[in-house]
Amino acid sequence: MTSSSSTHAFKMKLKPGHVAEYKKRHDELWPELAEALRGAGIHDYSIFLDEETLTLFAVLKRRSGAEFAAAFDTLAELPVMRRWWDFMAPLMEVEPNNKPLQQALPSMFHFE
Ligand code: RM4
Repeated sequence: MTSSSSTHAFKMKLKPGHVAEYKKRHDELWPELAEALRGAGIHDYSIFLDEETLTLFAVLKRRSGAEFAAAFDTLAELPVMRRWWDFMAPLMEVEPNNKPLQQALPSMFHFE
């Protein structure tokens, strides 16, 4: 069993007036969504908020084994992921299919 992981950072954006609700919904993350994230190899996932711009800064670590690669690639197609995105869409800037607008953030530094 491999223990190597890769780190991915990206940003999303909140709509104004939803900070508390966004936090609350993540504090109460659906167990079945947590299970889907874990099944896709995600084992460390944080989202931070820039309160000035409502930019959400997400950083996640995912296990890099082949057994997780396919699950990660199809995460966006899982019914639970789609339900979550529909649930979150009123709070976030989203694509027409309710997937959050995401912009990948390249790594510029890593210190360990
Ligand atoms: C976010 C957004 C992301 C999801 C996290 C758990 O608000 O929906 O796509 O990965 O929640």
